[in-house]
Amino acid sequence: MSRIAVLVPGKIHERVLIRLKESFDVIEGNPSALGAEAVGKIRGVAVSGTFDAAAIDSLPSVELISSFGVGYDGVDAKHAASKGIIVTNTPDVLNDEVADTAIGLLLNTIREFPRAENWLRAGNWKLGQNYPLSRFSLKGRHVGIYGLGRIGQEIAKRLEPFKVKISYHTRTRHPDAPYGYYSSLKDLAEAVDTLISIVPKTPQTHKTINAEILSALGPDGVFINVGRGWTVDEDALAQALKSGTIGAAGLDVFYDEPNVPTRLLDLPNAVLLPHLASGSVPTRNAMADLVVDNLVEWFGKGKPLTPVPETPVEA
Ligand code: A2R
Repeated sequence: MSRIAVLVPGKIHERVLIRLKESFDVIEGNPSALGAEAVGKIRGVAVSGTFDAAAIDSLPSVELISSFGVGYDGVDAKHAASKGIIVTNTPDVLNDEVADTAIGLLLNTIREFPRAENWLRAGNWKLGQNYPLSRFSLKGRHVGIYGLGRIGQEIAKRLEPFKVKISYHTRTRHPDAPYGYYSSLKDLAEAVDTLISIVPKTPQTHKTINAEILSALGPDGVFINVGRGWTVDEDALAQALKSGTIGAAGLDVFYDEPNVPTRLLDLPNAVLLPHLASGSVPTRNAMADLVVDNLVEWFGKGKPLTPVPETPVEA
């Protein structure tokens, strides 16, 4: 009996391919390069990155699109929903890794650890010559979390033992969360001196970290982004860092990855990471497994594990 055909349209974690091949007939590459018969057989997709409406429309028999990563902004989930096609993502399995990265990036930004290490490696540490004291400390800060979802809540839990004050902004208040709630991002930025962004890429979050919000954060302000670069007006951020409107920033994500603007690269008060928040071998393996398991569960039991909210599946 022939196996179900699953398309892998582009580069993806190797474990996804290895595991898919155990259960499915895997077709790699662009569907436009395949004949109509092969395209017509494709019932599942495993994708890391973009799968737009045109790509969805090119597959007449597709039932489920399994997307690698918790952010699935590259997949047109609304279009899929309109055609009865399910989209899945990989939530939860990366919460701890991303939250750990957020804390590491926060400390690196506030205490300048990467700069201090570069200073040491450059041979600057000599008797009587010490690295300058860091201007900022985490102690006594008021941290605002923009987005208190699965990852935001893990970041907040990790911040508690640091004895900082914690507040948040989301559209919907979390009545059980033991943190201060602000119904607007501006009010949160005014109240706190440290802002961590962990919201998804949506039309509503586009460049919401702008000159007004940075100005509200203030000259001792520290901004950390482990969500999406889409959320930040990078010109306004570079200007705010250069002029002292805010004190420092730690960024794991950028507007047009992998292109990091020179205006940010040139700044000594920015710590910049290459979008590695979930990037450990164990966590990426878990994400790869969830990509495959969604397909296995759908075609085996008719129920995917982690459908996105746009394409709910009844229990
Ligand atoms: O606003 P709510 O109540 O839907 O709360 C969500 C919040 N959020 C927003 N907050 C303020 N203004 C908005 N326009 C807005 N849109 C969304 O972001 C919720 O608290 C949080 C998202 O949480 P989750 O859906 O659980 O996502 P998770 O797993 O924490 O990942 C967040 C993002 C991913 O979408 C990737 O882009 C990135 O982190 O890795």
